[in-house]
Amino acid sequence: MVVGGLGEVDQKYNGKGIRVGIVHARWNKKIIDNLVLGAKNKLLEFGVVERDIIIESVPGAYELPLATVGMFKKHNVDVVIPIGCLIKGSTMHFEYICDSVSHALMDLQFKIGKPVIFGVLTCLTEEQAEARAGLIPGVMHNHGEDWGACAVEMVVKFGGLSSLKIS
Ligand code: RBF
Repeated sequence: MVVGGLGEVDQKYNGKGIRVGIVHARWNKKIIDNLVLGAKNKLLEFGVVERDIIIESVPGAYELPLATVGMFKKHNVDVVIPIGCLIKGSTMHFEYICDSVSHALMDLQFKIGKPVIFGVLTCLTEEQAEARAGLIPGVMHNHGEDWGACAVEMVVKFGGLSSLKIS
């Protein structure tokens, strides 16, 4: 049974000419590697050229918001996919990092006027994360693919808003 997520991406867009930044955390590497691969493969499938996909890494998910700003500034990209995987432990770290990172990434979109994709898994167990990275066959697909498709769609539909002043 396949549950959750878009599964088959429901709409297709032409990503040729779009520059995409992927910045990923290094915590939970096996999961991250597959999410990044899924995002990259979907970008290529949608016509984004390999040299227009810029990939950098940071230590953990907490570093993703600032690194996302860095990707826009350093690499002149149209969209950033920050990718991280938070797995609940026995302390309150999980809650604080999930909360601050998700809010910071959302706020950035309004400050920068360019799309930031929410590529952060917030899981209660490692198994949940593996399933969402497509590492457990037949359970779920790789959510990184959805994030790649989402990045292209958001640039095609809502890219180039950065010069608008929103009061
Ligand atoms: N970073 C992640 O990307 N995923 C995690 O599951 C994660 N868990 C953490 C748990 C603890 C107790 C600590 C101290 C850090 C954790 N981090 C995790 C790292 C965090 O995002 C960040 O890189 C560091 O706190 C340095 O700012």
